[in-house]
Amino acid sequence: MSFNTISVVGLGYIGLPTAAMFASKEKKVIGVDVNQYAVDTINAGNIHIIEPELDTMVKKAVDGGFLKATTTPKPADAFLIAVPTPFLPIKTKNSIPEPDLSYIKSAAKSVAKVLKKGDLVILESTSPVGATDQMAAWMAEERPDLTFPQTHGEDSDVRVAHCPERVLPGNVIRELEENDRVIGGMTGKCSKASIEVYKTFVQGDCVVTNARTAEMAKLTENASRDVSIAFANELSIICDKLDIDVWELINLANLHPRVNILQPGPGVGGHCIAVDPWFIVSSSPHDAKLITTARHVNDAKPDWVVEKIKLAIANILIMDSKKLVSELNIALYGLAFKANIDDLRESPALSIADQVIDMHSGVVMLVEPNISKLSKNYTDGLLVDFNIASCEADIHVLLVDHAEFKGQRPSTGQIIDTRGIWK
Ligand code: SAJ
Repeated sequence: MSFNTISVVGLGYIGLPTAAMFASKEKKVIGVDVNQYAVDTINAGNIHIIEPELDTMVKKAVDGGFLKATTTPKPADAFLIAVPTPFLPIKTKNSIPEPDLSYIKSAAKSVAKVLKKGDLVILESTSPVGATDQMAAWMAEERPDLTFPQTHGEDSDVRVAHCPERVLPGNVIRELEENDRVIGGMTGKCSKASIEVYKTFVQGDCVVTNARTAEMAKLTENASRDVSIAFANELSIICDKLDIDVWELINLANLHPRVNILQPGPGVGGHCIAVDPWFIVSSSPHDAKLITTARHVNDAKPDWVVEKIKLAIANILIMDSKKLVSELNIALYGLAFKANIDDLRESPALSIADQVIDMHSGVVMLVEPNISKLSKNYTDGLLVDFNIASCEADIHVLLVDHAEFKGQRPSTGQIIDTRGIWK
């Protein structure tokens, strides 16, 4: 079987770079997204997200006629589904977040309409264990005229696999090519077909397992990182009380050949590490004790930072009894969920900014070099340049270690550095 036409469903942070990679190898790529703006932008040779190198790749792919975007699936030989898997709305304060598979369902049902015998459908979205089987069941419901692996095994008309994406935002293009890939086919033939598709551009190894193990492998990778970051965040709180520089401490501990502690920060954000561990917890709530605790430790960190800001305000007022709270300017540096990107999803920095805007009666300044405009929920004028904030603020809170903030730091005022770059 040769896969000449590849359809990528979901043209976001993973789907669009993946589509561009296939197109760069001169495959015919049909990108599908429900967002008309994204589709129009891509068809004009532009991109609607920020990711290094992606703009030139997409332009080349579109100009060369290899990539075309559309809002409804068209026939292809292989379909890669890279749609979001968020949480369902949380019922009560203490309930465990449950995965929302509605985007996968709707992608699977719409792809099913154009499937033909011999096609391959790969789920790339990070998913709870069992989601690939569920996706195959939804497609089978839609297409009783075709056979699927859950009922016909190796003889099925359509092949189905889970091959989770594992790339790091900000470094996606290189990692798409170089990272090893976990290939979780529902049968051996499904895995074999998936390897053939990925070998178009993947230089890393394609390691075969079953779909459920592939699903769990991806969740495990992100939960492992979450637990490690929680350890660093917990250390930062302990060190703050003990008056120890946590970054120096971690550097020292990491000199040990078998210790590798990650970095503390204002919390864990993004659409992956702050979300995926809950998919393990929701499947095994009584057993996932450490994973649950890590999530709570990381989720509590933004509130701890806000308490530090309140303390800094109180200290200034104690030192200068004539000063009013409303006369204090607070600058927050960085809003994205991590360095050198524009992505605000689940951003702890943004949640801190929201709390500070709500509580503070004086001026709040936000500095975010990767964003030129905030959503309409924010009043105009909140976003300012680094130079204005660094001259005018009484309290400077470093939230994201963007390249622009390294090598320059405010020279006056109190500094709360959650990333250890302004020491
Ligand atoms: N963070 C820290 N300290 C650290 C490292 C990260 O506080 O030492 C914070 C970041 O600031 C950010 C959050 O954690 O708020 C997540 O950032 P990240 O760089 O660790 O990860 P993501 O979410 O950008 O990408 C992760 C990656 N997973 C792993 O490294 C195991 C990536 O490979 C996955 O493909 C991606 O999730 C995904 O899509 O699942």
